[in-house]
Amino acid sequence: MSQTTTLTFDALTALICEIFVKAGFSPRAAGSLAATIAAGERDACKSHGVYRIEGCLRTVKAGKVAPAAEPAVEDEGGAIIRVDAANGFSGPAFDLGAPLAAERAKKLGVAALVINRCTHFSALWPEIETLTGMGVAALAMCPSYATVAPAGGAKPLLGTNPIAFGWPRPGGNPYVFDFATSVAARGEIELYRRAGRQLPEGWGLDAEGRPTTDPAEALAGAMLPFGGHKGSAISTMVELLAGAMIGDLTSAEALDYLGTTALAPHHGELILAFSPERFAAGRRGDPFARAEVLFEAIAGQGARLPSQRRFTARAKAMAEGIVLSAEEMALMERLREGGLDAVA
Ligand code: NDP
Ligand code: PYC
Repeated sequence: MSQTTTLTFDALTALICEIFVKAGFSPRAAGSLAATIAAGERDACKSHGVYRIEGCLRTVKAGKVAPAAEPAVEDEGGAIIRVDAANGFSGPAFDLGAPLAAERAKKLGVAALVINRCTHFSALWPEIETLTGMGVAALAMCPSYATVAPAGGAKPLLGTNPIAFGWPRPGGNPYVFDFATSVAARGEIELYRRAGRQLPEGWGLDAEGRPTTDPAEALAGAMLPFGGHKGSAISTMVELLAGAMIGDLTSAEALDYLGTTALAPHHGELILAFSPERFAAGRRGDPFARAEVLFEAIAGQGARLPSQRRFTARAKAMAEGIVLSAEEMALMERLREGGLDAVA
């Protein structure tokens, strides 16, 4: 087995932050992105962990994202709060808008945080957990770039379009699910390619539209939506709500803008925040207590709740540290040393 290095969460975050600052990111953007990537490693979500750093730098070098952009809030006091990411990464824009969305949801019952003109490369659960930590339920979604064929088709059109939901649980970890609307995230397929492993059946098509288990062929061809026509329709909904409706790019337009899938995608994001107390006011029962009954009934059948694997990995990593491979450490060292010169 190759040599590994164990870092604390804080040490890994600081190392990634240093790479970004040296590459010209603002301290705000560097801190936000580093925390998200380190959280991916901490929670054993490698498809959005350390390997994404290089893609972020590549996107900066290609001039497709502004690493020191300052996001700006447009808020008229209603249910819609917009943050213009100003062609920067989504993280700083989310950090700015999230407290406003949570506060507005508590006042009105529901609020929408719309992020425009951002590069979004990350998992959605860190955003969802920020909002559940503020006491609201949340639903987030965004396009990506056209890599997924609609059910019945064979050419990339939809994105891997993630959708995530969270519900706060008093005194414990929230209920959270977060998944691509493709069978698997593109990042997951990329990790299969790097490991020289074949994909499970049903994940992708080659460039001629034939089923393939070769990750390189699926990356060059088309990925498939989860659940056939059902995932295809949910993915289309994401294009509509978090693309067309918010006046931002669809996945097909994002691919046109980038011209490649080797860079992190540029588009918008829609995040809805709900106050369960406001919706349930004057009606039967406490929504949080009723949710606990449901969660216990699910677990009572031997099923696991989504994010349980992640929370278990998190507890272990916080107690014992985050284990990184020699290749991952070498990558970070190379990027810290060389900055933008180290990426193609
Ligand atoms: P997975 O299929 O690995 O997991 C999806 C969700 O299902 C997780 O919440 C997971 O919880 C849960 N889950 C998995 N297995 C079970 C089970 N047996 N019982 C109950 N729950 C289960 O995710 P994907 O590959 O689809 O997506 C991975 C990540 O990629 C997501 O975080 C997503 O946001 C991100 N992504 C980001 C994109 C972007 O454009 N920014 C595009 C596409 C994806 P657990 O984690 O605990 O296993
Ligand atoms: O893993 O599918 C993915 C992805 C696309 C953009 C960011 N992550």
